Amino acid sequence: MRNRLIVANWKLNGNWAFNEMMISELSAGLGGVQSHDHEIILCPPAIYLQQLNGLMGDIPLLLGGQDLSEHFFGAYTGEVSGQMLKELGCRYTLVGHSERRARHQESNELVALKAKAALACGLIPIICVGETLEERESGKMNAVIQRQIQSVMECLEDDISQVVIAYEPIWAIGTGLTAKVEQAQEVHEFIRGVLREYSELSAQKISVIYGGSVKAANAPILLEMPDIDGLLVGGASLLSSEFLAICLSS
Ligand code: G2H
Repeated sequence: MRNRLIVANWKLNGNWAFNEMMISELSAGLGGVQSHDHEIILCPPAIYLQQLNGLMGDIPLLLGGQDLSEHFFGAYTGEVSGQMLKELGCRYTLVGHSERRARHQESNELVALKAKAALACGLIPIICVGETLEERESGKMNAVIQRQIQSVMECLEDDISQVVIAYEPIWAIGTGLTAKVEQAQEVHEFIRGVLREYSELSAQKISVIYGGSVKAANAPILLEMPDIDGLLVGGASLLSSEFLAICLSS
C-alpha cells in the first residue's frame, strides 16, 4: 500500500507569529488525526524549520524543505544542504518545484542531482513535474513529463522507489484553475506507466501526489482517484481552517 501525503508548501510566506498561530490551530484541529491514513508535511521557508520543529511537539506533523543544494558543503553562498534540513527535523524535501525550474533555471539534470543529494542525506525527495499550458495544447505534455521523470530515474538507479512524485500542471499553480479530476487521474496513470518502465514494484510503491490550486472543495474528489496518493497544497495551506479541511478529507 502506498503512503498517502498532504504537503503544505508555504513558499515565501510565514513569520514567527504566523507560524505559532498555525501550529496552535493545526494542533487543535488535528487532535485525533494520528490514526488518519495521511502523513501531513509542512514545508515552510528553511529559516523557520527550527522554530516549527520546536513548536510541533507530539502533534502528528512532519517537516520538509522547499529546496536543497545538490552540494553537501562548501563555497555555495545562500544554499541549504540536505544534511542541514535533516538536522532541523525534515523527513522530506521538495525538489524541482516549477517555480524553481522557471525562476531559477533548474534543469532536469540539476533536479536529478538534488534528488540524489536528498536521498544521500536520508531525506525523501518530493520531485515536482508538470507541463505548461502551451506544452499541453501542443501535444507535448507526455513527452515533457516523461523526460522530467526519466532524468531523475536514470540518476538514482537503485534508489528509485524511495521518492515521491508531485504532478503539478503549471497552468494550475496559484491561478485558481485546477485540472479536472479526470485530467489529473489520466496524467497520474501515465506517470505510473513511466515508472513501470523502470520497475513494476517501484511503480506500485511510489506515491504520486497532485498539486495546483488544491482547496478544501476539490480535495476529496481528487483523493478518491486511484492513482492520486495525496496533495501538494500552496495558497490554501496558509489558511488553517482550509488546510485542516484538506487534511481531514479522504
Ligand atoms: C503549486 C501549489 C503548491 P497552489 O505550486 O506547490 O500551489 O496550491 O497555490 O497552486
